[in-house]
Amino acid sequence: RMIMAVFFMALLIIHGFSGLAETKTITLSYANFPPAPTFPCVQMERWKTEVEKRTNGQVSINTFPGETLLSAKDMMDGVIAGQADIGCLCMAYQPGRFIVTNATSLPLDIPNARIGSLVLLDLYRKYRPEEFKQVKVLAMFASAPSNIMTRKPVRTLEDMQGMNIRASGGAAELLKAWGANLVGMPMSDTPEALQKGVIQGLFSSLEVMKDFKFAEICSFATITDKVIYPFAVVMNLDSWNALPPDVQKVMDELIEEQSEWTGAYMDNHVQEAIEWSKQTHQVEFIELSKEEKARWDGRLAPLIDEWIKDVEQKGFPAQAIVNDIQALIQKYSQ
Ligand code: 3IO
Repeated sequence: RMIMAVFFMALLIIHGFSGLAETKTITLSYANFPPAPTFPCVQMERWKTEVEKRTNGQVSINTFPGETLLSAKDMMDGVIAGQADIGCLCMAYQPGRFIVTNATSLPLDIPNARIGSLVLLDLYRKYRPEEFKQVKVLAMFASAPSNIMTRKPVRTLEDMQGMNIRASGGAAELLKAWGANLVGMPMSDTPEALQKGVIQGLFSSLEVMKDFKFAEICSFATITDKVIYPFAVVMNLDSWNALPPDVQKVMDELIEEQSEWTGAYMDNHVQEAIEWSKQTHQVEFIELSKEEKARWDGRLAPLIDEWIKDVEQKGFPAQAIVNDIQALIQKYSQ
């Protein structure tokens, strides 16, 4: 009888496993624009791993870094059209499309990527801007505050005059105010432009010195610690609606966690990249003198009021958005 019991138990187990194998796995495509080693792709792989684990293999994610499925500027429309189920986009590449969330790129002194990510997500949740009605938002996060990386040293505003420097969105407005020749393009086009000498530098977070090996070309970084770039991870609405409720629950529960995880990863990785750039490529990190910094900040002073005037005219509660960002920075800086 004992033997029979063991036999039937074994049968039950085998049957159970084959039953599991029969449940269809859901396969989702996830498009991204920069190359695999960079932070938007590191967070993509982390999200993939967590979703596959937390759904017990019910969901399988195929990731496409480096514009292999959708390009940087096509990301939002590509996801809406269903060319990818999920896409990661930088909202600064379409400033007029994402007016509310791009307000996080005003010079409001967001101190780091973790706080920037939490502020951005809260701002999105409060305003629920129209442009996201056609997608499901799965995460929002920010890069670390931006710094100037250049071939030639930039120690004063005069050093930057006539220099072609790359940025996008809100960050681009700062470069213009400082008197650089602004060259606008996504990060994914920047390595080639630097290599060819079309640009002599860029304005972004410092981890790119390591992840894109920009430290091989840019021997100088001027520390400004100004303005983040905001990102969103969005999903096609039909793909989202087709998911079983338990899978949707897993993804919903990951939204805030993933956003904060990415910010914290970015902040740590920036520190690592600074050390690497010094050790491996002898990059000089230039600190502005107190007087020089006051001049740079003076040039930025009008930007917020100008933005409020412009965006209020477009029918947005611009002053309230700025107030909310400032209050959220305070909230998360406690
Ligand atoms: C960024 C974009 C792609 C890969 C790494 C990155 N680090 C910071 C950014 C911010 C950004 O979108 C940009 O264009 O500077």
